[in-house]
Amino acid sequence: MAASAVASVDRPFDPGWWTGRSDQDGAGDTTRYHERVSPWTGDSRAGIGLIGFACDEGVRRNGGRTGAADGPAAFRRALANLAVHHGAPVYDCGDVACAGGALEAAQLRLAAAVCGIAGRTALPIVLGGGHEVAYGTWLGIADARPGAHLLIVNFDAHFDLRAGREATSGTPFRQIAEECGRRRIPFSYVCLGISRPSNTAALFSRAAALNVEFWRDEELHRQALSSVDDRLQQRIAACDGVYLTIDLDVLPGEKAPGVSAPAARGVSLDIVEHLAATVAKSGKLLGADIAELNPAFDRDTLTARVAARLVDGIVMAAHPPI
Ligand SMILES: [Mn+2]
Repeated sequence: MAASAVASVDRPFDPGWWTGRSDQDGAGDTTRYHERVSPWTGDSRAGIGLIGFACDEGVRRNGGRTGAADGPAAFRRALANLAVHHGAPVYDCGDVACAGGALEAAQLRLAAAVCGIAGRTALPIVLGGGHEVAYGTWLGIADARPGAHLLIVNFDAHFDLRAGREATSGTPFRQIAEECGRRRIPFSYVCLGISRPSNTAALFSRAAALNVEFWRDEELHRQALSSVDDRLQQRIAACDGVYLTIDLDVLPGEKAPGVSAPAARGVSLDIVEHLAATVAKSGKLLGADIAELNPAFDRDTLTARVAARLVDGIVMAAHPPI
């Protein structure tokens, strides 16, 4: 690997990750992602920088169903064959992995990788991994933009504001709130898709104490979409940059079965796509991740396909077709 690649990854780019069908019989643009993706180098500038976070130690510590460490590989397989309808370069920076349960160290390596990409004006998109990915992604963005007022937009059935001695997949936004305090920057957290029965009253109280703005899953229906969209745009206008994170367990369990905690209700994919695009096309998106893809519990690679479609939609909104 070239010395200019991202130093903090544990598995460098492997061309074997990006294989798929190639259409050589027709005229016109037949590009698919596996033909667009190239390794990140020190010369890479604008574009999309994919990083895998092959880790489910946070899920294990949280008592969930492990398997999300294999999420990045499943995600790449699903994205590889999707047709490309934008002109943005797409780079693969490799994987950060979590060996021997050393989650905190893996989060710091992820942060270094994200910071390196965001600092080159590229858009880092991290492929989880459990939702413990969020602390690493946010840290990398915050390090790339010292002092900036960052808005967190999280699509999730859970607040992930749990207290506790150690980091898990249920603690990242509480950890971020504490780090914002240490850095003397605002903690601005919007959460879309909260399932009331899946979060204790204590967690709702913590969310209120931290001024978290949230919509419950049952509030995110089509009739409410334009007012939620307006409010989201107001929040985006009031910050310097946005970190977008999507926990796939925000979707209905039948749409995203390959997660640690499938949702009994969930928010429909069209609502999530619409609001995620609002964030991506704002011009303020600094980084994103997609969490909890667990191929061990997936059906017909459906969850991986949904994850790939969501990321393609974010890329399309951030980089309109040229
Ligand atoms: Mn989550």
